[in-house]
Amino acid sequence: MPAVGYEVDGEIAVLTIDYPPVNALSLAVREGLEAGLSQARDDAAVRAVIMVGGGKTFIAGADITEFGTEKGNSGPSIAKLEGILEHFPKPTIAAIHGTALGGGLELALAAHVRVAVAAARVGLPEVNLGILPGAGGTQRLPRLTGVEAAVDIMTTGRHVPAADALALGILDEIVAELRPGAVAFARQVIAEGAKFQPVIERNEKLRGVDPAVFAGLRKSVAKKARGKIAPMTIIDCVEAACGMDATAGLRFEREKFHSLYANDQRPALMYYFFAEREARKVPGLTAEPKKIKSAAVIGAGTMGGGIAMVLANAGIAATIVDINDEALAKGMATVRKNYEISVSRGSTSQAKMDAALGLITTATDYADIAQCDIVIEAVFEKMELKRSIFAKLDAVMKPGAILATNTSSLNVDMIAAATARPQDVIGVHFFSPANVMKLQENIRGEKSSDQTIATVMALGKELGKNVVLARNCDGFIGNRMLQYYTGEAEFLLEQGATPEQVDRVAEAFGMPMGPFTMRDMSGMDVSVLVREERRKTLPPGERLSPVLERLVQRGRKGQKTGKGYYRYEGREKSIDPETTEVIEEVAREYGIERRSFTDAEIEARLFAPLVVEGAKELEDGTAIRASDIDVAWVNGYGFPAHKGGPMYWGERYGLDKICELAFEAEARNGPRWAPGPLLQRLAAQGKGWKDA
Ligand code: 3H9
Repeated sequence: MPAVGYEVDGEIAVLTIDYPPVNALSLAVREGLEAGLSQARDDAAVRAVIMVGGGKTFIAGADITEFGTEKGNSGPSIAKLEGILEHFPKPTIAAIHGTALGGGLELALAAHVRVAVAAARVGLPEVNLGILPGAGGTQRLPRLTGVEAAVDIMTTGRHVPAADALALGILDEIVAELRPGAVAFARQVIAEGAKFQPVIERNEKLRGVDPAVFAGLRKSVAKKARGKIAPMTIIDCVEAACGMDATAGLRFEREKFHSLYANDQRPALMYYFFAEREARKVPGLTAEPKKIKSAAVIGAGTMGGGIAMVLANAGIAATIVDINDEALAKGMATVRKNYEISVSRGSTSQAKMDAALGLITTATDYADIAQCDIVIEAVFEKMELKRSIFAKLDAVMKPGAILATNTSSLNVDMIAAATARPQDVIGVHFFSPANVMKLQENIRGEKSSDQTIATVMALGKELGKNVVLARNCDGFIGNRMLQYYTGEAEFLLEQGATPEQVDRVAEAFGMPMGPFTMRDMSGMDVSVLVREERRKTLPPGERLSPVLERLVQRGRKGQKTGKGYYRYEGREKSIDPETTEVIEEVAREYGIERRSFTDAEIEARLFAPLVVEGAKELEDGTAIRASDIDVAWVNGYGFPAHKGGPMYWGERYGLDKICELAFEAEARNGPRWAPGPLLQRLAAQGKGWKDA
């Protein structure tokens, strides 16, 4: 089967790209397209050319696996194909279904016309790989959409639905059926003898753009970019499109593409792209997932409501169960409000909101959910409460239903033991707010069956989540590591760093928020409760810094009380002498000598403990792969993807240095901070995670 099929339908040549899984522009595809276009040009009977994707999609972009390889650098480049398309003597039509992404959309932008089916989506997501659309995308897209929409599309990498792409001028027509629609369109073009101006020559939308627009865009994009450089470089390219002629603009884009390609963020983001896909795969798991058509959620609180929204958004009917109508009404009001906010922000439509709300029902009686394919319990983190719910579910749910618990820390096996069907029980940890956060950490119990695991892994993908699979243990993959990050941040305060310095370093590293600002936001009293439990299991000779508790005792519970680590006037925070006083008091009490820290020292001390604990998770099988840990931390805790995740970062930082830092931490903080045997071995042998 050739990568690009060639057939003639009346006067129309149809080039079908058939290169699973996603028709990426691999060498074979680029060669096939060049040959097909050449044949169509030479065939006097052909009067128009259609490019269409075989299988489930158009073209997902350049073949990422060919980047930097001999294959990637051989044969016709995407830019060469674009030149051929753009100046083709007969009309060229891109017929899009599935997704046209990256180089796929760039190629389509060089065709004379673009048609798509209504369900198609287009986008230039190169930014997520640390690069920019390097085959003319930064120069052609703004010529169709104008500057602001182009910058939005390219700096977010979002997939634009066909209807919006039509309104923005990216598409020329929506067709009911792909190939017949494209053929009919081509016939019309031939009949009308229509002439097309190549997109690259259309300058109307680029003329007279106020330079202040770019200053505004840089400001707003920089805030969201959190240290990623590609988004800012994309703006430079769009500005170049406005200020240069097409040839110079394309050359400028090419240079910038190469400079991004050479930057460290690119390999980190590409590693991360494949890490997300790898995390879905469980070695040795061959069981077929069950199809989930209906779900129940126990608990109408913030988490339960959020999970119901996630299910409904994916078209799965969800029944929320709570003890009385009042709790349900309150929960549904929050769900409705969340949707309304999304509609007002334009992130969803009224029609989608109505459809989703239509899928969410409520019940107070467990009998009403007995036939659901899955039930996700999302009540408070109290073991006895969860166990009593699981005993009730065991009594009513149909045989084979999946019984999932949304827990962030409790022992899944103990919950499963409350039922007579532990094989159907599994942990499904969503992050708050569930309808926003992308991570779904699934926790396999000792007795969870392969089919139960396969089902929740597949469900996560259907829900649009990034999934990882963890083994049952305290804190699972993510929270188990988190305590060392926050713990070391607190010790740093005792030793002389300030909350402001630690937060600034964490944010400069790329975290969305420093650890102390985060605590102030989420409520310090909540952290105190969690730590009360943790204190009970600390090994002898280990302590937790008491600064948190002392601040809470003084009524400083975080933003909600106007003071926590910081003092707040509205949302403005400032350093508070009372916090410094408490920190100094604790340091005196424990005889800790205070000193100043460099930012580099703080960065190493904050992030190294994540790597140390991550290595222990690999060692005891909590995580399957180092890259799964990275997926969990990027999606659940905001670790910057452009640093690859903590494990990727740690390997580049140097496992030997991480190991040294861990020994120092052990001496300072106690035995739990010591490097495990695996980390010590890899560090001594100069090896990396792949050798784990
Ligand atoms: C680019 O175009 C640069 C240009 O500007 C030109 C510069 C000169 N290449 O995600 P899935 C694999 S950069 C190679 O599970 P889905 C993927 O690894 C590119 N392989 O499916 C997986 O392999 P496996 C810009 C690719 O249905 C399999 O396909 N484009 C590529 O959930 C299935 O993928 C992008 O960034 C690729 N380009 O989602 C788009 N894409 O089965 C990236 C995918 O072995 N791709 N694979 O694990 C996506 O966003 C999603 O894959 C897509 C399908 C939405 C297409």
